[in-house]
Amino acid sequence: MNAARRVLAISGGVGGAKLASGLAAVLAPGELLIAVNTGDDFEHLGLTICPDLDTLMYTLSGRADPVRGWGLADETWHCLDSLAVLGGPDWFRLGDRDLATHLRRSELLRAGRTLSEATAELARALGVRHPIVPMSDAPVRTSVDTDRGSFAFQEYFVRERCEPVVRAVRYERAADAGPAPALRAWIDGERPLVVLCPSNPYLSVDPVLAVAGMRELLGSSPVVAVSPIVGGRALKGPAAKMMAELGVSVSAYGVAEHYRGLLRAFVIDREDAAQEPAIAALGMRVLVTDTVMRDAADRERLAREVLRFMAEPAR
Ligand code: FO1
Repeated sequence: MNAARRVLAISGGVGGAKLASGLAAVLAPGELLIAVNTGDDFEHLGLTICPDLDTLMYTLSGRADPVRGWGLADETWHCLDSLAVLGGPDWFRLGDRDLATHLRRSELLRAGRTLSEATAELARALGVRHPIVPMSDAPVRTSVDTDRGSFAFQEYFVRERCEPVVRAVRYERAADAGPAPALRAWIDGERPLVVLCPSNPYLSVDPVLAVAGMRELLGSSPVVAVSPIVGGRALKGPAAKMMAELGVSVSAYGVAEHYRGLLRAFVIDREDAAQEPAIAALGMRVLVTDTVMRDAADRERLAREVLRFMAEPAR
């Protein structure tokens, strides 16, 4: 891989953070920018919560809880327990250590910092070496229309446990938002390789693509995606259930079709190798490999394979 090559990783939370951390293991800080979905963000208990940004910060600094994937390792829940005693909302589990991040971020935002600036400061303090930016400094909020009504993202995802049947997903205020300045500058400088990490297409990647001007910005760059669907199942979260409810094929092919026109290449698991010809017929190169990341070695290996594949001349 050319040392001067620049990579833009686009990530949601837990699943995407795994590949992002693999890319961070093989690329220098000056070679990788990680742009993160903020459609999941919300105001809760007077604080600005940015779950996917935090998942990336915690994963890249080695502090993420290894079982949950979100939040911090060695967490305690005293504040949440006391909040419940007082009759406060405890459906969204904010740990004691994690609360410090939300307090500090909210303080920085109240003092007039942008979300990019606040994120850079938090990430630096946690020892994250690679730059992490929100998709936009303007608030974009994902909401989910279901058979039980419309929910803000975290209400649907956590409080309702993704149980309602999804009819549509909306990215509120995306049309008024623009890409974060560092993201724009990263792409404007030269055409970086864009890697869509294996995140939920509807809940994690589409909010990023919905930001006004984002698709045009990415348009001139080679884009590769890693399928978050393996063997008809989501590696994490409700992607498979949602795809079925939205009436699309619950398969790697279904994801490739969703991104048709944007992708130059698509990475699928060996388990889905039989779908390769159909995906190639959508007009993209296909890499078939082991995509399930169980440990740090898997993350790094997959990152290297994706970079190597995209550095090869198209056959
Ligand atoms: N996910 C849950 O399923 N339940 C929770 O109570 C929860 C709390 C939480 C607190 C902080 C944080 O940064 C993330 C948290 N998440 C929780 C994950 C969050 O819902 C993410 O948005 C999803 O994982 C989607 O990326």
